[in-house]
Amino acid sequence: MGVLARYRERLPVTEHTPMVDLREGSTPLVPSRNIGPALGLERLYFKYEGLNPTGSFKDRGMVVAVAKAMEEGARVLVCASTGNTSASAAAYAASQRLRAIVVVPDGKIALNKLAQALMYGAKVVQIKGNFDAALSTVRDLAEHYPVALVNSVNPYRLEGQKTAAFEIVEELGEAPDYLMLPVGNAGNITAYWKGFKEELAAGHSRQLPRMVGAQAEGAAPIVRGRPVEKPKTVASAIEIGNPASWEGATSARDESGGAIEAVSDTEILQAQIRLASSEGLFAEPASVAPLALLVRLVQEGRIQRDSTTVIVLTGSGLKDPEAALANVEPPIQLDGDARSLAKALKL
Ligand code: AN7
Repeated sequence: MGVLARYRERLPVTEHTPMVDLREGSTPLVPSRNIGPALGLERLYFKYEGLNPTGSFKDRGMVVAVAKAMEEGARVLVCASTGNTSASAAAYAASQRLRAIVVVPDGKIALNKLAQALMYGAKVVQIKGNFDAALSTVRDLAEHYPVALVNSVNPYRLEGQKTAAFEIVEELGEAPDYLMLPVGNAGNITAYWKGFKEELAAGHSRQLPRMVGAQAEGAAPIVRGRPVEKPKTVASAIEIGNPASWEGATSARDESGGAIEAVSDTEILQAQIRLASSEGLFAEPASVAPLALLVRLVQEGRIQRDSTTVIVLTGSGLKDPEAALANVEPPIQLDGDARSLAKALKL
């Protein structure tokens, strides 16, 4: 069952809303086997959003945005994207036989995200400049032409994305003490905060989590308190200099008593390998920024050992093989038999 069916009562679903569905959501909350214990944390979980149909959390919100756009009569979807939104928009458009136009910053999105958008049949436009320029272009387009904008400035996206908070509360029996996630355009932190507040109001949880966001040092406008003109990071998904939901992110941080901090590209890539090689979970660079931040918070004694922490792994590691492959030993080359294989492996 997809997000619209599972959470129909808590989403803006009417009798006229088409039940768009790629079986998104309902992703696993995986308990840490090794990193949590190594850090001395009793309860650390990973919300593995890479298992959504297009490999990222974007599907939760996209399904709602697309359904509402169709309900309102739209036939053409448009978005700007650092990659994952474009893949998601393209997939839902394909399933509903709509047109999708995705505008991406030239040369700045991960290869497999581009492959997805093209395979799902979207019209892909690469523009010079960064994500922020692409977003302002499509906002302008949507104001003047009959196309539905499905970026997270579309409130239906955030409605769908809040359902991840519902799932976490349902599984844990209450909200965690800390919810950690990467912050790019800042829609997701805004959506989770809304979701947790709704869970509190519904009596499903007695507490709210502290919301802890991670940005990359080279793209940390919210941490610095001003837009970054030329954002730069290995975590291309969050290479964003002027987040659309800035206000939502700072409200989530301040109301929850949380934090938004920056981590370096080196810390991000170290965290990516650590997660993959010690937990068996492969997440893209943006997704492991909060893990890098957690390591630092533990070192600084800012997280209690007996607290419950959930890290949202927003996208699959399969999205961006190039970023990952640059940091591991290449395969052993061998032309020989078992004996020479054993020798090469020092068995
Ligand atoms: C894996 O696809 O902005 O703070 O255009 O792909 O809600 O923007 C992606 C963002 C985190 C940041 N992790 O979420 C896009 C896009 C992954 C992402 C984020 C993104 P927001």
